[in-house]
Amino acid sequence: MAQKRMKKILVTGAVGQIGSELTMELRKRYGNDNVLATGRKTKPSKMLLNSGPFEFIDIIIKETVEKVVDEYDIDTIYNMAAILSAVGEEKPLLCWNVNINGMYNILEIAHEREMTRVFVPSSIAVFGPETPQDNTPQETVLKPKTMYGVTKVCGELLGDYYFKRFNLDIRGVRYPGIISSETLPGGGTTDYAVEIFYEAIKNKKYTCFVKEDTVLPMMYMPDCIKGTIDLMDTDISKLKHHCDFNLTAMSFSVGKLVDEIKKHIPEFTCNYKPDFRQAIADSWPRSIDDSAAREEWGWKPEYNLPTMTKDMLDKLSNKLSLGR
Ligand code: AKB
Repeated sequence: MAQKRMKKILVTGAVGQIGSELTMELRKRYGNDNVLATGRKTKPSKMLLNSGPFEFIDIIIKETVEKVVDEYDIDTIYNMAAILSAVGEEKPLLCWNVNINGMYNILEIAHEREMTRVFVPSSIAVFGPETPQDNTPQETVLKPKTMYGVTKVCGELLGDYYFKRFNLDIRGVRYPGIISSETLPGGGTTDYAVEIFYEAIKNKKYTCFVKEDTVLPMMYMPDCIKGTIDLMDTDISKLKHHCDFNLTAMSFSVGKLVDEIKKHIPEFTCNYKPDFRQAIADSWPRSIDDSAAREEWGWKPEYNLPTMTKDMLDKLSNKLSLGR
C-alpha cells in the first residue's frame, strides 16, 4: 500500500506577526524539520532559528521560492508575506508587487508542482465605505479605498480562479486586526491594538493614532492560529467558499479597550492624535458576520475582550520583565 505523504510546509513571512507564531504551532503539530520558515530580510528570532529550518527568499523573485520549494520537497504553502494597509499607502507599488506578483508566483509554483494545499490570507481591508459596516455580510460590496485592500480583493479572486481553473486547493480568511504578544505587527492600521499593551505596561500611557470611538473587528492570536490551521485541515467537500471567509472574534472601540486595560493598570491613560490611518479605519467594518466560517468548518473563537486583555497583560508583563 502506498504510504501517505508527509506534509512538508513552507511558511512565507515567517518573521512577521502571524507567520512567527503560525510556524511554531505548525512545527509542534507536524515536526520541526517539516516546516520551513522563510523571510525576506528581517533577522529571525532565536526561537524560530533554533527550532527548525530557515531560509531567506523574496516571493517577488520566483526562482528564490522555487529553489527552497524543490530543495525541501514542499507540498503545502502558507503565504503569510504581505505589505499591510498603512505601509501600503506609503509604498503602493511595493504593496502590489508583494501582495499580487508575489502571490502569483506562489500560486504558479504550487500549480506547477501539483501541491496539496495553499493558504493565502485576506483581510477586512477588502471592504470599503460602501459596504454595510455592522455585521458585514459574507457576500457584499468589495470596493476598498486602500492599495492593500485592492490587492486583497484581487488576491481572493485570483485564488478562486486557480481553484476553479487549475483545481489548486487554495484557502483563505479575511483576518480582522490581530492582537498578539510574541511579534509586533508591522505597518497595519490595527497595530494600535497591540502597541497600546506595550505602552500600558512600560509607560502607563499611550497616544493612539485613531479616535477613541473607532470600532474595528479584532481577534487574539491563539484563535487566529487555531482558525488558520483548522480551515487548512477541513475536508474540502465541506467548503463552499475558499479564499474569502469572513472571520472575527470580537469588536470594540479604543475607549472600551482602554477601560479594560485600566481594570488591571488603573493609572493607565490614553490620548488621541488621529493620523492618516483614521480614514482607513473609518472605511472598514465595525463588526463582521462570520457565519459561513462557523457553518462550513466549525469556526468558534475562544477569547473575548476581557479574557484576551488579561492574557495579553500577563504574557507581555512576563516577557518585558525578562527583557525578551
Ligand atoms: C492592517 O491593519 O492592515 C491589518 C489587517 C486588518 O489586515 N492588520
